[in-house]
Amino acid sequence: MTNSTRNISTAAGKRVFLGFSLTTEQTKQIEAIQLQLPANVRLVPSQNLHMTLAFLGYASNETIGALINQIEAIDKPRFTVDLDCIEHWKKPKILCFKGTASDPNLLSMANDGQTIAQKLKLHQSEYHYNPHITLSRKAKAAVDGICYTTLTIKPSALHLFESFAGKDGVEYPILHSWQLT
Ligand code: 2AM
Repeated sequence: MTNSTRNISTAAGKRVFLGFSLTTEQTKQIEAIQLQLPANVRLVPSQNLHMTLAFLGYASNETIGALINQIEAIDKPRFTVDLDCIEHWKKPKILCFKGTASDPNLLSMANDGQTIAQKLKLHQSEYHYNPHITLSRKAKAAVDGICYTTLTIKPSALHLFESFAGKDGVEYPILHSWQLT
């Protein structure tokens, strides 16, 4: 585990990421998929379901202030993405519901997120942006035969989330939100 991925939340800073919340309907659709997953995986609780735009790792409170100003200044256009494929990712050991970032509005926000991360010396992704919702963690293998339909994500807001280790597990409180235009 590197510094940027260590689970720390102190008075001096927080572990943060940019992402999108789901609607109640979308959450229900994900829950219906989760019900079909094998018992040996750890389901992401409904209140934690989200689609990450950029994981930024640990940031000091000063950097979080600068981050909010930088996000304020970029274009945050509305976009659409279809999640249509359930995949197992070996390295993070997750099962996720994944789509392709073909909407230029989503791609430009993902790229701007990485540029800002670089400027502020925050965690940057080593991969191209892959829109997905993590369904479960501790998943050792792929799953077959899941019944689902395409989920269209069209958020109206971008959020800056904290990833906080609460006493009953990880929590993702929203620190700041921006309307997509
Ligand atoms: P996810 O987007 O695949 O679900 C908060 O930790 C969120 O940021 C998680 O949902 C997590 O995975 C995402 N994330 C992306 N890269 C990460 C990393 N290197 N370490 C921890 N979380 C990361």
